[in-house]
Amino acid sequence: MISRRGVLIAAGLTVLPSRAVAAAAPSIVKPLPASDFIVHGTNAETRWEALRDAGSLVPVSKFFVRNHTSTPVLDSAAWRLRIFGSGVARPLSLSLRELRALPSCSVEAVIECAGNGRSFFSSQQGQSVAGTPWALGAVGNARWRGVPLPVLLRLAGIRRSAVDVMPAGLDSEYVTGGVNLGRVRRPLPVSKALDDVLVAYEMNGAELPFDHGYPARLVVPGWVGIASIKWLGSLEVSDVPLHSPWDTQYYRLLGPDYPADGSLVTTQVAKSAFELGFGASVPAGRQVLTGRSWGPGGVRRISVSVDGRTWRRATPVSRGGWTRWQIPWQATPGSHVLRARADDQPDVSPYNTQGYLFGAVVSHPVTVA
Ligand SMILES: Nc1nc2c(c(=O)[nH]1)N[C@H]1C(S)=C(S)[C@@H](COP(=O)(O)O)O[C@H]1N2
Ligand SMILES: [Mo]
Repeated sequence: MISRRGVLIAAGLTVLPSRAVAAAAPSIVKPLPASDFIVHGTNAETRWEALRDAGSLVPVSKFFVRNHTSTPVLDSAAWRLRIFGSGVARPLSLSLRELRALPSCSVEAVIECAGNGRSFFSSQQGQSVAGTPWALGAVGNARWRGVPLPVLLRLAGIRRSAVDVMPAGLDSEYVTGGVNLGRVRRPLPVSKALDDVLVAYEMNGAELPFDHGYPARLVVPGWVGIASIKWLGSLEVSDVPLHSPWDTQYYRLLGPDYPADGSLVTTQVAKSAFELGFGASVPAGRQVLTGRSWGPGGVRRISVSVDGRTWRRATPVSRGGWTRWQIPWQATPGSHVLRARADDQPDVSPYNTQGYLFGAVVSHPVTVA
């Protein structure tokens, strides 16, 4: 591992935060200008107003970062991906060069934290939940290139008896409340691992950036972000079920409406967002409201309400990992609440103590002056 400071200097970046960098997030390597990000501890969420002029793919410079600890700057020459366990006949250890020589494909896919929208449990539903108080910016869409995981698992001779794959990251072990939970890792059922999962080494046509998993990460389309393990170092394939704190303690729906040991969080729920800041000021007159909606398997119908009573269809602008849309609005001076709904997004999200999967329609306040 080379030092973070060394990398910043090598990249010609100043080590002292410039004035445009709002809050220090020493866990993240890339710059976090206040115009594009809201920093929450070791994490940074994208401001939706910063996506207004972005295309369907979120540029790396604006892509949210969720780090349990901090971005490791890994040496690709020393890096190996190990595939081992009772579920494979031919354990493997691949260098980056060997990985890149395998058949690859590219997919456009959203990565979204299970806790995206968590802050609305309290601000909109009056419920208190634990975890990073994300607004709606813990999501991004990118084009990922890499080796399909089924290709790697077959190369390692996956057995018919295999049930789980445990990807583990090479970032530091995660210590919380004085307990060391070990490397960030989370079991993935073989059924999903053999479906549409990618071991990605490129993001938006360039090498994977340090903060997003360099030199390789999983991309698990449609599933909560924790499935897409960054800085991938190993894949244990097992013929008995595997567990980690990330499937037994975190990423479970817990609370009065769930079984005592909770229910496992796997796929995401649909969401919609306007490309506007919360409480943004909008000029009076004819405006075009823009936004994006997404969900596992895509979204079909997007409706917008500007008066809390009536709904109009928005016009799709582009499809892909998510759907961009627009709708005209005759904005009159005063306070307004905008709402966008994709398909069957509910008005209320089921409560769970850790605030996962907030999928309700969000009330977005704006002021027209
Ligand atoms: N090794 C490792 N992988 C990880 C994480 C992490 O902290 N360490 N965070 C996970 C979580 S919770 C999310 S939401 C996504 C975020 O991906 P991004 O930072 O590239 O946006 O990475 C996942 N993969
Ligand atoms: Mo996450």
